[in-house]
Amino acid sequence: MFTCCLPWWRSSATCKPWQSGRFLLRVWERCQPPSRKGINTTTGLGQQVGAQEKQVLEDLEMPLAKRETETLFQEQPETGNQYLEDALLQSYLKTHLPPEVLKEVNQDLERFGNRLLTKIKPLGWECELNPPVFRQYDAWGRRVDQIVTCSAWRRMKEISAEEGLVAEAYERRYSNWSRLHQAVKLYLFSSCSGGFSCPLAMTDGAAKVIESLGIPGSLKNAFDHLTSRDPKKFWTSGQWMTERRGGSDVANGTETVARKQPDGTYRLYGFKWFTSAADSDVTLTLARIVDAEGHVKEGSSGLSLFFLKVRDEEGKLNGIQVQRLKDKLGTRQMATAELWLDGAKAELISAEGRGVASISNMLNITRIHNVAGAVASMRRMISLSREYARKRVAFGKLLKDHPLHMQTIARMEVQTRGAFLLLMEIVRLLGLVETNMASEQDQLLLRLLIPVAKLYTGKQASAVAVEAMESFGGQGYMEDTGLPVILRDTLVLSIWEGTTNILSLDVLRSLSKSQGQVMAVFFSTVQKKLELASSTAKLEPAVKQMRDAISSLARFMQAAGSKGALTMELAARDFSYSLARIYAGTLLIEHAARPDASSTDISAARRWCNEELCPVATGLENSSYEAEEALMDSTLVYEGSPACGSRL
Ligand code: UCC
Repeated sequence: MFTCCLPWWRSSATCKPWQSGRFLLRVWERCQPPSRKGINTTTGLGQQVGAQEKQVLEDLEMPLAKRETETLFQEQPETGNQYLEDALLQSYLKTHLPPEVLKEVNQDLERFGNRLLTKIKPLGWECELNPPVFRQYDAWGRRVDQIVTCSAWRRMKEISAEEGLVAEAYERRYSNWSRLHQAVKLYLFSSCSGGFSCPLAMTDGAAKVIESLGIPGSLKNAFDHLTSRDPKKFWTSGQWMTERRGGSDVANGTETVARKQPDGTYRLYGFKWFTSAADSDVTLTLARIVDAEGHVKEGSSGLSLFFLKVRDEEGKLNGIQVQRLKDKLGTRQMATAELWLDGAKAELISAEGRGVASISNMLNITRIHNVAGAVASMRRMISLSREYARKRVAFGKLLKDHPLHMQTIARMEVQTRGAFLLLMEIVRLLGLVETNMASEQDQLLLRLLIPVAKLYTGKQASAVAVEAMESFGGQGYMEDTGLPVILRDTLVLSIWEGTTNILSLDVLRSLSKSQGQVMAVFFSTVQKKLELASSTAKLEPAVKQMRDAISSLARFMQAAGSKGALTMELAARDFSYSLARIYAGTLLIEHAARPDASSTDISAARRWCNEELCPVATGLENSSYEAEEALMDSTLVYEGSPACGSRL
């Protein structure tokens, strides 16, 4: 009895008794977890991989044994310490962190990488296998509304506290670099977390809102719990924003009302349609305050922000009923519920009518977490894909020796690098803002880049996940390889925390709110970064392409200025993509211009810049943003449908 070629999350199983002798021994050796074979660190990896490849090819030459059951018999792709295997991450930290910070952060990340590999990843898979269940009544008919989570999920909460996955950002022991340290840990944690990244995002967002309110006395205790490293003390928070009439249009879709109580607290009444990680301890939510005449104010200015505990001291739900759990495509490890608020006791924490503006502090944090999740997903898929290419033989050679296959993975790698640098740039800026070291320009840039990065990386991650899945051939489509889980969990990233179009409109909101200043900062920042890189000869073509793209973007801005709001709305998505492609490309160039840059850094920058950098300029040339085109969009969509008559 021995462990054999199982999907990589399974720890043990029995193999059929047909294997014997040398073959059996070799198979057994090959199937040991990487830690036993010592290939989970970067030391000596080259030689070990070489020997491994030789072994695979030798095995293939063996005659097919007669077996009771025919099997595919393919060694599972496996990866090691994610931190040690991430060359770009390490070079980024080395370039940007002060030496004394780098030393400590490096140690922490290497240790964390090992913990992820050996302890956390198996727990993540347990969360997938044991999704939460809803128990509405107890055996005696009493309504209990319990969301029952598995022990691995609860352990994730403890680990999150121990690792300071929220706390790190608020303790600021590394000053402005604390945010970046936290973000890197979240990035590494994400693809092993069994969905626990979701409550962490909202917990971080809630802590941020409370901090931005100056940590009022009434919320001090909550803040301490949300940012605690003590597993017994650590709380997670929800973010209950979505109601039946408004997922995107929160301002008009929110029907929940808040009735003031004599003691100054409020009671909330309403129905929340999506509440992610509904097993959280506390939450932030929006509601309309009922005035003395029993009226509420409609629209955005009628919304206020509330804090509430999900359960009271005795563990009973705080005027909340769980209607049901959602049956989702992915993120099944995490309980998303429909909740009735039937007199939930809550504290008003924003100025009346300033609910959306206040919760936007939370949105901006959760959107950054979304970016981290997107980059993590891409990195995970590529790691598995490249490992598989070292082991799978087709047409007489390993996949890694097929140039077209390598080109496909390399293209994904370039995408992932650009996304990674965008993530780092945002958290670098956030770190400056949070330690009062940011200039006004930094703040404006951060406001612009958060929606840009969220919308762009969400889409990239979906595309990379689909492409990477294909690189496994039919195996990628098999449920028990675990790959479809990653795909499903990735697809949500372009939806939650604002869809691509809503985020594109948020990009426009940042323009109008700053009266265009965000764009001035955008242009000056990319120009400055390019200036510094322009002396690197190998980057010349990339710098030129980028400068051309910037000129095209500037021309678009000028042309759009003389057109109506419709043009800007129709261009919003292409415009946001252009900002993402230009900014990420500039970061790749900047990274490749370091004195110790590698040839892959340079190649990645050049390849990124060979792709279309400014799609909005093309759209403008094609008159895609004119009123007639908008009319044609509707005609194209509705032609032949019953809606046609009423629509046109
Ligand atoms: O999906 C959800 C939870 C999922 C779990 C999360 C896990 C993620 C991490 C994963 C890790 C792997 S919760 C639902 C998420 N829902 C949304 O994201 C809502 C999408 N809709 C929008 O974003 C809309 O654009 C709204 C709701 C913000 C639009 O609201 P309004 O009220 O119509 O917009 P206004 O009137 O333009 O904005 C009101 C105020 C303005 O400030 P003032 O009044 O001072 O001018 C805006 O500038 O709010 C300000 N504001 C912002 N400020 C609006 N958005 C922002 C922003 N992003 N940053 C700063």
